[in-house]
Amino acid sequence: ALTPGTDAPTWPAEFAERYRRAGYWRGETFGGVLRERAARHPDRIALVDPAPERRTWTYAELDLAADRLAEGFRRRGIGPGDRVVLQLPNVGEFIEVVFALFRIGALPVYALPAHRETEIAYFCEFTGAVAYVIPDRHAGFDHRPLAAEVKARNPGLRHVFVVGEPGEHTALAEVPCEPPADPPDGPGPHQLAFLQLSGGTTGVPKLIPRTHDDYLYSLWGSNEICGVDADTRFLVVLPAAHNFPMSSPGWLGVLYAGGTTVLCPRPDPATAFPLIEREGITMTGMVPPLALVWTDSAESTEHDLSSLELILVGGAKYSEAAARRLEPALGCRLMQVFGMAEGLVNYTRLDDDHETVVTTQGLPISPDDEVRVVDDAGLDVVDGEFGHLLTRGPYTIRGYWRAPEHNATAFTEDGFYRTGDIVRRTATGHLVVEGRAKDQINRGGEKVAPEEVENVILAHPSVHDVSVVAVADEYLGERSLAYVILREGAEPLKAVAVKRFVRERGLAAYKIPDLVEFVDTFPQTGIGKISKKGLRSTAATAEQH
Ligand code: J2J
Repeated sequence: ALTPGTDAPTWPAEFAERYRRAGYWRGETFGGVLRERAARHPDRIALVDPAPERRTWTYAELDLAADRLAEGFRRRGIGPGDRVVLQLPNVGEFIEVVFALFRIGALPVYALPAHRETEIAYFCEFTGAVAYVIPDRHAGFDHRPLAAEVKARNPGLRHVFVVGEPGEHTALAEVPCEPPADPPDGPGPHQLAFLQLSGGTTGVPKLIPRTHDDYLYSLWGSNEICGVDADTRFLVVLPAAHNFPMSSPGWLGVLYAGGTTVLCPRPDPATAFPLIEREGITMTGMVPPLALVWTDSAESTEHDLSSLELILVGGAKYSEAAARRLEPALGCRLMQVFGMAEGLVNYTRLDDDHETVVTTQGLPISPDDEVRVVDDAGLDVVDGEFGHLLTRGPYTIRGYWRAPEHNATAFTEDGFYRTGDIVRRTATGHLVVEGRAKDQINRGGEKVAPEEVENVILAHPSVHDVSVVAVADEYLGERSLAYVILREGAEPLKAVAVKRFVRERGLAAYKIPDLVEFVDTFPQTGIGKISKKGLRSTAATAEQH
């Protein structure tokens, strides 16, 4: 059953009670935490946005910026519970907007900079968003015409706020105004703070409802494990909207600890290494392909990276060979992290021996993270054996937002989340990720749901059927391959035409199939995928009866 006011199942009362009593849920809120830190150390630097010219925010300045922006949003009619689709790259305004929305009790919906019309239109419609926040241009793309189109088709979307030149929309810079004498912190700790995107296995991405209480626990729990404190200088190299750089321990964890977050505009060493040197960066996190690039570049860099103490690597499987090279090349510690936006996050520990750090994906944050490794029949396997990872705990959701049908299969009856990951548990309790049972492609940490891409390709008039699968890739770990069966008598297609079709339909670039092959029948694939078209016609027949 849906819990009123949250549109999603939440923790049963006895669990909530237990998590509060154990001290995991501290009854804090994001709005309140920033207020408290700003009072305690107003002049400390919270945030640095180094490009194009260096801007900094002290804790007091960030606090005031959030209040001023919150008041401006409020005057434009944005209120508690309203959804706001937020699509910004790594710029200071991202952090300001997030805290402003927290203070109102409005829910940010975290879109990625790479998302395009199909995804954005869906987020706006499905969430009933009242506002959409964009950059003017980013990475060669003008977001304003896209916003105009989405808004024209969606009368509920009342505002488009633009960082930079607004065009026909509203400049975000015009929104802030004088806050009331006693500005509110926002809603209660048990309420929703935001909607995060799932990696997805279905035709459209699922939304993940996270509360202040549960997400804050994952932050301070991560801080303790990673050694984050007020002296931490954290570089956000992945897009700030991803769950990993946001919370493991991420820019939110660092702000919680009173440290400094530095936003990296691009993840390449040519951009990041000079910043590490100039800003005295101590910690960062990244996906395995990027860690490889950094490792290679560090071996010959002229930049002084000696301030680096810890690099977290996760989001996809990090090969042992690559993991062994990181510490000597970068001159800092490695920590592997295996997490998911739905909740559960595992880290290797600072006092783990080197072998454990390079061969496992770590231990859960919390003593109350319940982890089960089960066979196909749902029975627990013994340690050392492979199985499906199921989990429940103080920061793992009990259901997706407005998705009761999907929840019925994505969660067990007693509330365990079926992660879709195949893992093995070692004698020390460390998890090793061995594979995946879910229909998803992990493209170097970026998750692609084959069904979403298949549905787009199926709309092509020459296409009879399509199956998108993962193929091994030396650099990314996995790439996507679309097997396409053409309609009888259809004009022959080129691979590039299929890719262009997906791009023109407005899907994020990382979802465009890397490879396209034309076939007469689908080859048998490892995970036994079945034709989407076949599935659809079965479903249609079932509906008729
Ligand atoms: C293998 N697979 C991994 C790893 C995630 C921290 C870190 C990562 C994410 C994340 C996150 C993996 N080895 N080290 O949210 O807070 C795959 C698994 C998992 C899925 C989750 C965080 N680390 N994975 O990657 O929601 O398949 O979160 O279920 O994007 O990524 O993806 P996502």
